[in-house]
Amino acid sequence: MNMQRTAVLVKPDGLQRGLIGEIISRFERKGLKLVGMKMIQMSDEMLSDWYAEHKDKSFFNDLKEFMAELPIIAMVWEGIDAVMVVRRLVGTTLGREAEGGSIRGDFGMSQQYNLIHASAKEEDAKREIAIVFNSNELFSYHSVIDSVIYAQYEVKECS
Ligand code: FUP
Repeated sequence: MNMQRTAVLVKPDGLQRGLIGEIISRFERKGLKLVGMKMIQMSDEMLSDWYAEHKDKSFFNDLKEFMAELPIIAMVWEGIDAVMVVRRLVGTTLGREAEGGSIRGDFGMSQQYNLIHASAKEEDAKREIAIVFNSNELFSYHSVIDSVIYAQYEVKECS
């Protein structure tokens, strides 16, 4: 159990589909805390860093082109084990196979047009957050609902 921050992008297809509000709403309702958000058009350089693990894959350039074509919404969400929690809400990569109830499972049919990115591991989250956000664009604040989202012992174990 670990208090974590994780990076989320609503991709160009999510923007075009009008799913920004729906996606934010799902994370809010879950009990995650929004600690950073911006709209940006990612450069080829940012995307090469972001998708560095895929640099030798056949889809690398195609994926970067798709991601750079339109603005995206970048967000940082915080919570206990937030990396795993957000990945579960997002669903597996291929929309056609993603679990019903997940974002990709409920709204997507594609592999590349899978609406949303979520960090896969905590170290990826740290790297990805640093690509898009300066430290003064991330916020720490007390939320009035914190005390009904977690039991006190859970918060203590994470501090
Ligand atoms: P995920 O972590 O679920 O976002 O997926 P991956 O890290 O496996 O893939 C990164 C992105 O590459 C995904 F959004 C989909 C895209 N992709 C393709 O466009 N073509 C492929 O053949 C595989 C992945």
